[in-house]
Amino acid sequence: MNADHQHIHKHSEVDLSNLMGRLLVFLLSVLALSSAVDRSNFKTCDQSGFCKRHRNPATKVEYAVIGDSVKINETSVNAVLKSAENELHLSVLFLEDSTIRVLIDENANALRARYQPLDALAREPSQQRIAESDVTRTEESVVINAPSGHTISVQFKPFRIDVQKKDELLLSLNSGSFLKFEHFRTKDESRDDGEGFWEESFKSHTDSKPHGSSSVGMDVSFVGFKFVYGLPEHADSFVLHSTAGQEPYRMYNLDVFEFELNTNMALYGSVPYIIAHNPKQSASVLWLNAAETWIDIDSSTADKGVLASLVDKFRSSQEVPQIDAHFMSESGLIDVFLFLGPTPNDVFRQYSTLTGVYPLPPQFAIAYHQCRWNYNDEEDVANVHAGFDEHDIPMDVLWLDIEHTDGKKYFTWDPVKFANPQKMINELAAKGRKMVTIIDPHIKKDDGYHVYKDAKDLGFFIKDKDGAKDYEGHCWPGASMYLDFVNPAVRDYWAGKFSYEQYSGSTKDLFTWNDMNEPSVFSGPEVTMHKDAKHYDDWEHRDIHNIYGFYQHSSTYRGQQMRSNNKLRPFVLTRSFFVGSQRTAAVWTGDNMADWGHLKSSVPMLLSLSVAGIPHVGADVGGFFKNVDEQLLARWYQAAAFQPFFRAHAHIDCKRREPWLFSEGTKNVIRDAIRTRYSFLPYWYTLFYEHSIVGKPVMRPLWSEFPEDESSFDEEREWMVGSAVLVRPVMDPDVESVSLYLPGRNEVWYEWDTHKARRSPGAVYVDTPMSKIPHFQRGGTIIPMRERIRRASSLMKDDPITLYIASNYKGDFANGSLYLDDGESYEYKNGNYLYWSFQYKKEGESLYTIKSKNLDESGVYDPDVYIEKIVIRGVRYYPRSVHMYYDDYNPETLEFSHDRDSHVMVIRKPSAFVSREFRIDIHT
Ligand code: NBV
Repeated sequence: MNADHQHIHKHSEVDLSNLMGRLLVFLLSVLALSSAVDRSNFKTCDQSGFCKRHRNPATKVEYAVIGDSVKINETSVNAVLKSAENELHLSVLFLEDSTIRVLIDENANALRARYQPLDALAREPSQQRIAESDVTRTEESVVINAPSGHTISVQFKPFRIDVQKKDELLLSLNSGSFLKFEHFRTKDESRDDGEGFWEESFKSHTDSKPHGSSSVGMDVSFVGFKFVYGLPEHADSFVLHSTAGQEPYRMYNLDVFEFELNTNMALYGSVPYIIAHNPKQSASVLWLNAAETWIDIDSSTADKGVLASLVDKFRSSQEVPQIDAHFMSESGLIDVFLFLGPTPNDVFRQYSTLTGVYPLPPQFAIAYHQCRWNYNDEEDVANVHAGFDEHDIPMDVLWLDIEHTDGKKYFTWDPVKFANPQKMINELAAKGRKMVTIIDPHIKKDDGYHVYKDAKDLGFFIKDKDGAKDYEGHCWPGASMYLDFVNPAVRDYWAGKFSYEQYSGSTKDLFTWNDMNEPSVFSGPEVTMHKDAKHYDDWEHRDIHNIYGFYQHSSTYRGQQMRSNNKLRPFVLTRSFFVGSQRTAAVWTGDNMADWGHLKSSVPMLLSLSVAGIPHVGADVGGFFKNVDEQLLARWYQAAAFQPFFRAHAHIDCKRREPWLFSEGTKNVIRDAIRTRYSFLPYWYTLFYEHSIVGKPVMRPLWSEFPEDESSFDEEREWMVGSAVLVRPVMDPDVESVSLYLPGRNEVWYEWDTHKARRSPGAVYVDTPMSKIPHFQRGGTIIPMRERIRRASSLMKDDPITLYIASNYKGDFANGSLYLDDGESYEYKNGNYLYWSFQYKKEGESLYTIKSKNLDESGVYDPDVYIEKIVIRGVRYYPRSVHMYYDDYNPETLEFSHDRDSHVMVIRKPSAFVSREFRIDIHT
C-alpha cells in the first residue's frame, strides 16, 4: 500500500468509527425517548445459577468445626470446617481498634487458588495479641475475650460465630446456616452440580465456566438493630430494606443505560459494606470480595432464630430487632471484617484505617465544575470560559468529554477542533482555572494508535477465554481492546501515559475523568465483559470484575503524581468504584436524568457512598439525560452546592445549559448557589482535611451527628455538611415551603440567612421562594467562610476569612476549626499548613471571649490571611465594648454592631490573623 492509500484508508477508518459513534448516540437517544431501563438486559438472581442456589434453603448444608483441629496462636484462631460436601479452613483474626477478621477458604488441596482483592486495602491490617488466659475451650466451642473487650465465641456444631459486648449479642455469623462454599472440582457428568454450574447462558451470551462454579456465601446478623445502611451503589433508599420476596441487592459494576429509581439493581460501583446503627451502638461489616455479589436483607426479631437464648438478658428476645444480611459471591473466598464501633465515628475510623481515606484534594476539586458532552472546540471552550466571567459566576474547572479526542483515542486531541490544547489549557490556567479530559479504559483497535500498538506488542490486553487472542469488544471507538489493569506492569505503563511528554498537549493544569470503567463493553453480556475473559496470573474476569475500575483510576492517580515528581496533588473522577476507591478518586453517580426524582435520589445515593468511606461524591447537576427545565436546574444547583462533588453535566443531545442561557431570575439563583458554595470553601476544605485524619465523611447522615435521635435514622431529604451545617434543599416543583426536622436534644439551630433561632428536636416550616436554600447553622459551632467571591477558588487563596459563630443553646459556648495550605501541592506534608481552632466562651458574668489556638504545632504555614469580620448569632446580652488582645497589654478597641431583634452581633475588622494567637474580649 502506498502512502496515499494508507492515508485514505486511515481516514475512512476514522470516519467509519465516528459514524458508528454518532449512530450509537442516535440509537441511544431514540431509546432515551422510551426512558426507562430495559430490565431484561440485566440478570435477576434466578437467572444467575449461583445466586439461585445460595438463596434456596433446600441447598443449605451444615458446617461444623472439627474440635481437634482448633489451633490458637498469638493473634488468631484456626480450625477446619467440615460439611457433607467439603472441608474448609477457618481463621478468626483479632485486629487493632475493635476490628475482627474472619477468613474461610478451601484447604491446601484446592484445585485452584481463589482471588482476594487485597489491593483494596490501604495497609496490611495490624493484628492484636490474645493471651492464653483469654481463651476458653470446651467440647462445644472456643470463647475468646478479645482485646477490644468483646467476647467472640466460635460454636462448633452447627458452626457459628457470635460477637458479644458484655451481655449483649451484637453480631452473629452463620446463625442462619447459609454458609455455602462451592469448591473447585473436576467435571463429572454423572453428578448433578446444579443448574449453570459448568456453563451458563444469558441472552445471546454463553459463559464457558472452564473451572465450574466456585461461589461462596454466608449470613451475618446484626442483633439489636432496625436500621442498616451502605452497599453503594443503588438508586434506592438510604436505609437498606428487606428483600424478602424480592430481588436481593446486586453488586456488579455495570453501565446501566437510563437507570431506574427505587430499585436495588446493580449500578456502576460496588462497596459490599453494611453499617448498622441503633441509639447505643454502631457496627459494620465488610465482605471483601471483588466478584459479582448479591445480598439479601431480612429483618425480624431475635425470638425466632437460634439466637433467642443469646440476646440481651435484660430484654425479652421478642423486643430485640435483628437484621440478617446474606452475602453471596460468584467466586473468591470469604473474607469478612467486623468493625465493632461503638459510635458512628469509631466505625468511620475503623473502616477507613483498613481501606484508607480520601487524601486531601486540591482546592479546585471541591469548587464548581462545568461539564457537558461536549464542549465542541477551542472556541467553544473560550466562550464558556468568558461567559462565566461576563456573568460573574465563579467556576474552577472546564471539562472535555470523549469528542475532544482524535477518533476516541484517549490521550489524543481532535486535530481540527482541539489543535492547540496547551494554549487552551494555559488560557484557563491564566485565570486560575483548570481543565479535565476524559480517559476511558477501552483502547481503539488501530495499529496507528500508539497505546494500542504498545499494549498489543507488550501483551497488555485482557485475553479471551482461550487465553490466545486479545479480548475484543465494542465501545465508543468501535472495535476495542481492554487493558489488563490486574497486571502491575500495565498499571505502571498506564501511569506513565500521564507524563507531560507522553500525553502531548497536557500540562499540570489538566486532570482526569475515568468513565466506562466497569468496564462497559457494548457487545458484552449485560454491557460488560465476558466473565470467562482472562487476566494476568490466570484470573478470570469473574474473579476481579468489581475491582477493575479501581485499578484503572488508581493508576491514573499515580500517573498524575508521577508527572509532577510527587509535587502536586492529583484529581481523578471515576464512575466505577470498589472498596478503597476513595484513596485515589472522587465518584459521581453516572447517567442520571433531568427529573425531580433523580434530584431527590442524589441524597440517599451520596449518603450511602459517604458512609461507605467514599467522601468526594456528587451527581450530575441538572440531570444527564433529557432537557432540564429552569426550575429543576435552579433547585439542583442549590442542592449540589451543599454536596461534596459539584459538577454540572449534560448529554450530547441536550440543549445547552450554561447558566446565562436561562431567564435572568434563574441565572441569578444559579449564580447565588455557586457563590454560596465558594463562600463555604474554607469550611469544606477543613472538613476534607479532617476526613483525611479521622475518616469521617464530609456529607453526613443526621444519625452520625445525633446517634441517639431515632427519629432521624431514616432521614434522606436532609443531611449535615460536617457537624455544623444542616441542609434541606427544595427537591419538588412549585413548593412554597418545606418542612424539615431539626435533630438533637437541647440544640439550637440558626436559619442561615435570617439568623432565626429554633430549638430541637422538632419539625419546622421554611418558606421557599426560588432564592431560598433552607440551611441552618448548629448552635455551638464556628464556621470559617470567605465572602469575597472571585472567578476561581485559586484566586481566593489569600483572601480574608469571616467567622460565623453560632452560640449554643445556653448561649455560652461555640467552637470550630480552620485548615489552610497552598491548596495544590504536597507541601502540607512538609508542615506547610495551618490548623487552628476558634472558641467563643462565656468567661464570667459580664465577659465573653473569642480565642484562637493552634491545634497542630507542626503546621508552620503563615500566610497573610486575616479575619475581616466576625458574626455571632444568638447574642442575647447587650455588648458594651469589644477589645482585641494579641498579648495581655495594649488592647485595641474594636468596632461592632448588635441587632437586638435578630440577636446578631457583628465585629468588623478585628485585624486578627488566622495564624496568630489572639483573644477578643466582649464586655457586657
Ligand atoms: O462520554 C460520554 C458519556 C459521559 O458524558 C457520561 O457522563 C458517562 O456517564 N458516557 C457516560 C458514555 C455514554 C453515555 C450514554
